[in-house]
Amino acid sequence: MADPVLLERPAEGVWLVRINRPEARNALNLEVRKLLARHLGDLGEDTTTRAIVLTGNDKSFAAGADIKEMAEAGTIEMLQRGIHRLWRAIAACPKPVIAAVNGYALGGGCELAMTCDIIIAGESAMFGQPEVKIGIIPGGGGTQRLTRVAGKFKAMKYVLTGELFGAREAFEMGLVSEVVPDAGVEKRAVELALLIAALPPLAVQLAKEAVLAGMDAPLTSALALEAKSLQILFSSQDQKEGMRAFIEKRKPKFSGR
Ligand code: DAK
Repeated sequence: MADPVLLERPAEGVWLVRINRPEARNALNLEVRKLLARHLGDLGEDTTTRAIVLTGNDKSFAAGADIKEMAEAGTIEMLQRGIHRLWRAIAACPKPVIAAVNGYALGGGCELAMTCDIIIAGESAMFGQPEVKIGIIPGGGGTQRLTRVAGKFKAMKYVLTGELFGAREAFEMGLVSEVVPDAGVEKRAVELALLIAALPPLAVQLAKEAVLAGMDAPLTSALALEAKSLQILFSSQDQKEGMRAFIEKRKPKFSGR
């Protein structure tokens, strides 16, 4: 059996994490979740990794949690599986993570995409939170992240009906960063990852932190966090190098320090 999560290195500083269960439309079983948490944890700590692309295949990014694996589970078993902890480990990755979505991103798959920082979607990609149709509700952040992105009334429509929506609508809602032709999704995601990989990593890391932590905080606290993060960067060599290179009209050489 092929590895259910593959690691590829499309360019220096960029890793691509591929969910690989095509026979199950990339449904997220426990093994896939553990591997995703482990890979994103390891890449998050690796100083040579500058950006990560998370993807599936042309038919499916991920069709949600593996229904066959949880259909007969009880409350205590669901609790003991610790899925929330695995989910948090994925969301905690300090490196920029770009979701490259083709095909279905449903239920836990849509939630997985929403834990990423940038979402590139193919024009025929389909998103949705269809959990209500099988007697549950979203459990990986769908009721919260979709609401924060799309607002109460769009989120309610999709969470309460389980209806799917396409990439264009997802883009209009603000759920997707860019819609591109299906065949160009991975290429575009790697292109963006490369753009980020060439930038000073400390600035990238603090920018990500400021956006995410700020989203959960009152505006005054978020603005204070942003100001402190900016001030911290004035201790970095890359800030000096970036600004001097601009003034001297040359290309900067960033060291990551
Ligand atoms: N789970 C298991 N198997 C799945 C699957 C899934 N989510 N989605 C597809 N498959 C399997 C099908 O059973 C089928 O297997 P075989 O019959 O060949 O053995 C194979 O993949 C191909 O599927 P289809 O024949 O259905 O393929 P189609 O192209 O016709 O349709 C589809 C693709 C993605 C539209 C359809 O398969 C579908 O509707 N899938 C289910 C989508 C869904 O309901 N997703 C939500 C799942 S619930 C939690 C956090 C999060 C969650 C749970 C807990 N905690 C923190 C505790 C998340 C819950 C969910 O995501």
